[in-house]
Parts: sequence; structure tokens; C-alpha cells
Amino acid sequence: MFVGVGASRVRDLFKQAKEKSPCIIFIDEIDAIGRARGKNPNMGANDERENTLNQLLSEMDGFDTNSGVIILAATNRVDILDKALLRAGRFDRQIHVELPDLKEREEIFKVHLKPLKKIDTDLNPEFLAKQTPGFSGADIANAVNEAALIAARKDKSKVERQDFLDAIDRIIGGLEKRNKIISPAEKKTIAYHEAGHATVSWLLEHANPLVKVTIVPRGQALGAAWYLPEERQITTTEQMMDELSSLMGGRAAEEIVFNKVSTGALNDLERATKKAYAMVTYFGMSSEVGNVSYYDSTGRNEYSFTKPFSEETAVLIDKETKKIVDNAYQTALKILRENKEGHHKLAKRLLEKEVIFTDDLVEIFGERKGAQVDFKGVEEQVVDGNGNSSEDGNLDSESKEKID
Ligand code: NHX
Ligand code: ZN
Repeated sequence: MFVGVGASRVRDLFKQAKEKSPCIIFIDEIDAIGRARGKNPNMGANDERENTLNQLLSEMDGFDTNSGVIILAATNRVDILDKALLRAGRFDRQIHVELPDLKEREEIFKVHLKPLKKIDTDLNPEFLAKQTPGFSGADIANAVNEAALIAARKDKSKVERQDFLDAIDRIIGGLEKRNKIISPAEKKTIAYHEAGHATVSWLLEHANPLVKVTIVPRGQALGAAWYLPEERQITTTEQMMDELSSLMGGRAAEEIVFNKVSTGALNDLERATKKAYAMVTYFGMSSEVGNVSYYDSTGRNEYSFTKPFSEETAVLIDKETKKIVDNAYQTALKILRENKEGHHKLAKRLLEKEVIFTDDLVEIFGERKGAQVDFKGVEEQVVDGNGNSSEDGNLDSESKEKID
């Protein structure tokens, strides 16, 4: 009905911009019109959108560098944009904005904390930044808002540190469901499952440092082992393997303790399988498949209909993926068998207290070899394997998870 409206709006926009020069045009979510124009006309080409994009392209060609108009645009999907948009002379440069790092999160917290009139005086934005690896700016805004809501709900006169920690947990794990009905037998399974994760990850040097373990249901999960991942840029094979073993620790615990397993490990197995598959097909971490990567960073869908490897390789990939997961599972079984006493102690304590922190693990297993998070201290520190502590702890935001 409204054919041509998009293109005429674009024309109008640029006309106005030239009149009002100097000025800035900002186009948010530019992928909505900037998506690559279809090569195959039978496959859902969208004439109206293409006309709009063509108009935008020709408008951007149509003025010179000193016309006083700057065009900015934002998208989360650079990979799907039409190549013509990204050529010099259209958008001259691209700025890749990543998730904020520790220092940046601290600054973002400061911005969002400012409007809160009544916060605890000893609240430290740096501490909050350390608790939130992988958070985006929006997540941080959300966390601050949620903390204020929690404090208000409790009729507090100011927002305290614990409110912020509860808000962060809520955002990471979903809503706590303290009155979900769970039978004692299920509770026991959950406790041993979570204690399994905790035991394995505590004793493997390169696994992520544990923060706490809980059997209070939250979101989709009936229980969880919480980690504070180190903010790093690259991950070694050792780290991948130890994280995989920790993931398998829940299922392994169920098998050892109850001699039967449950559907509860669904999420663990899904994540483990994806990780192992990525090790084989993306990161060249399987000796049989070798140093090849079938990752496609161009996102141009060249691989979407045909796999870039032979049937033979496909079989090999399946085999290697399974082998990696099996190995991780065996490691988990071994650790749990060798530390049966500690594992059971931990599970019992969990049944008793519902939430346990690292000091319980230190008491049962002794200090951890790998990095450790001192959750209760005011100045949180990440201690590395050599016992050196670092203030800035260099956290990562799961960029590998994105690849997964
Ligand atoms: C469910 N969730 O949805 C329940 C609520 C092993 C102690 N059935 O690994 O919470 O069991 O370390 C269909 C069938 C999710 C849908 C099975 C959706 C299983 C979390 C997984 C703890 N912590 N698992 C964990 C957990 C679950 C799930 C499903 C499903 C549990 C485990 C979910
Ligand atoms: Zn689990």
C-alpha cells in the first residue's frame, strides 16, 4: 500500500540534514534496512526494503566531505550488512564496540548509580564490576534498577551491597523460586549433583573459580554451581578440558552416588557437547581432525546448505567430540571416586544450608590450587596459581561462548 515510502523518507531525511548542517544523522539498528540485498530473486527478496537501501546508498554518495553532515549507524549484525554500505565513501570506518571490561563496567556502574539517592556509603563500584563479567551496559542498568527495587520491597532506607548482589544473581540466574515443591529424594539428587560440580571444579586447577553452590531453584534450574570466570581473551586446551570435566561433574556424581542418572543434566550435557564440538571444528584442538577450523567468520552463509567437509570428516568429528566429552566424564568420575568423603560432606552440608560458599570448600578440601574468589571479603581478589593476587583480575566475557 505504501510502496516508496521508505525511499522517500530517506530522501527527506538527507534533505533536512543538508538544510540543518552541521548535523549528525544517527541510524540505529541499520540492519533493518541494510541487510544484504538478495542474490537470488526467488528467495524472499524484499523490494521495498531494497529500494530504501538503494536510496540510502545513493544519498550517501551524493555529498562531499565538507557538507557538514556526519552519518553514524549501529547494528549488532555487521556480518549481514550489504557490502556496499561498508565501502569507503559510504561508511568510512567501523568501530567495533565490545562488551565492557572490568574498568569500563566500573564506569558504567558509576553512571547508573548516580541517580540512586540513597545507597550504602561503603558500596564500591569496582566491587560490583568484578561481580559482573560478561554484563553489557544494559545489564548493568538493569542490575542497578533491580537492586533498588529489591531494597524498596524490603522497606530499606537505602540500597545495600546485598541488594546489588541479589540483583546480579537475579539477572544471571533468573528468579529465585524458594517455594517450588521438590521431594526429599529430588532434593538429595540435586545436592549430590551440585556438590559433584563443585568438587570437580575445586580440584581441577584450570577450571573456573567457584563462588557458591546452591540448591535453591532459580529460573529453569533446580540448583547451580556459580563461577566467576576469569576475564581472559584466550582459553587454553587445559582450561577447556577442566571446564568440561566440571560440567560433567553433576552427571558423574549422580551415577556414582545413586547408580542411576536423571534428565537434570540436560543443560550440562548440551553445553559440554557444544564446547567439545567447538574444540574439534573451530579451534583445532583434536589431534585426529587436526589444525583445521570450519568456523566461518564472514557469516555469508556459504556453509549453510553444505558442510565444508566430507562425510568421512563428519564421522571423525562426531567421534572426536564424543571422545572429548567421554574423557571429561572419566576425569570427573575419577576425581569424585578419589574424593568420595569430601563430596558427600559437601552434599550433606548443602542439604542443610541450601547455599554454601568457598569457605566451606576450603574447610573440606583445603585451599584451591587454581584461582579462587574470596566472595565475602570487601576487597575481592583473584589469586592465581602461584598465590599471586591481582587487583584487576582481567576477566572475560565469554566471547568463546558466542562462538559456541
Ligand atoms: C525441568 N529442570 O525443567 C527442571 C525444572 C540436575 C539438579 N524439568 O545442571 O535444573 O531438570 O548444575 C525437559 C526435560 C531443563 C525439559 C528435562 C529443561 C531438564 C541444573 C534441566 C540441576 N545444575 N536441570 C544443573 C537442572 C531441570 C532441564 C528440561 C529438562 C538438576 C540442573 C534442568
Ligand atoms: Zn549440573
